[in-house]
Amino acid sequence: MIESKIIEEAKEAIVKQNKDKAVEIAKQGISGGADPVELMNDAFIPGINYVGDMFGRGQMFLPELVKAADAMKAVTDVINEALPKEDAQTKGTLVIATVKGDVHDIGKCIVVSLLNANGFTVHDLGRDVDTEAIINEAVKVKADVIGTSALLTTTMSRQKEIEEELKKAGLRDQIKTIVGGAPVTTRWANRIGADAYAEDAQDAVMKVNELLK
Ligand code: B1M
Repeated sequence: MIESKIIEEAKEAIVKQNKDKAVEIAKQGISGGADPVELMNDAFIPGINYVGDMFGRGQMFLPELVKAADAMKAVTDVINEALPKEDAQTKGTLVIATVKGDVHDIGKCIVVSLLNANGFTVHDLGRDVDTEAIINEAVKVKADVIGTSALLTTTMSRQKEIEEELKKAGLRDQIKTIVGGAPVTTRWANRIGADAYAEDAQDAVMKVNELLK
C-alpha cells in the first residue's frame, strides 16, 4: 500500500508538470521500500490520467500536456530502473511497438520493462512503428508474440492491420498477438482477432504467460 501522502504529492507533481519533484518523489518512495509497480499504478498514473482529462476538457493545453508527459517519462525511467532484473531471459520472445501514427509510449515502456523483469526477451521497436517493420522484426527474431500499443482511437486500426497482414503472410498461426493502450478493450481485441488484451503491465505479463503455456 502506497501512503496517501505520496499519492497526493505524486499526482500534484505530474499535474503541475514538476519533473524534478516527480523524480524526487519516485526515488524517495523506492528507497523507502515502496513497490515500484504499485508506486507507478497508484501514485503516478492517476496524475497523468487527470492531466489527460483536463486536456480533453480544454482546461489544459498541449505545451502543458507535453511537460507533464516529460515528467511522467522521467518517473518511468526511475521506476523501470528499480524493477528486478531477471538473469535468464528464457520464457519467450516478443516484439513490441506503439503503432504507426502514434507517439504515446509511456505505458508501452512500462509493459516492456515488466515483461523483461519477468524473464521475457523483448525487442522494443519504439513508437510510431510501421506494420511492415513490426512483422519483419518478428520474423527476423522468431518472435512468439507481437505486442502493440495504441493510445489514439485513430491508430487502433493499425492493430487490425497487423492481424490482416499476418494472415496474408501465412504467419498468423505461428505468432500470437496481444494488444493494449487506453482506448483498447477486450471487445476490440476479439473483434480484430487478437489473441489477448491486457489492461495494464501486470495484466500483460499474466496474459503473455498464458499465451506461451
Ligand atoms: Co496524448 N492523447 N495526444 N499525448 N495523451 C491521449 C491519449 C488523449 C486520450 C488525451 C485526451 O484528449 N483526453 C487523446 C486521445 C483522444 C482519442 O484518441 N480519442 C490524446 C491526444 C488527442 C493527443 C494528440 C492528438 C494531441 C495533439 O497534438 N493535439 C497528440 C497525438 C500525437 C500522436 O501520437 N500522433 C498527443 C500527444 C501526447 C504527448 C506527446 C504530449 C504525450 C505522450 C508522450 C509519450 O508517451 N512519450 C501525451 C499524453 C501523455 C497523453 C495522456 C495524457 C496520457 C497517456 C499516458 O502516458 N498514460 C493521454 C490521456 C490518457 O490516456 N488518459 C493522452 C499513462 C500510461 C501509463 O498509460 O499509456 O494507457 P497507458 O498504458 C497503460 C495501459 O494502457 C496498458 O498498460 C499501460 C501501463 O499500465 N498498455 C498496454 C499500454 N500499452 C500496452 C500494450 C500491451 C499491453 C498493455 O501489450 C503489448
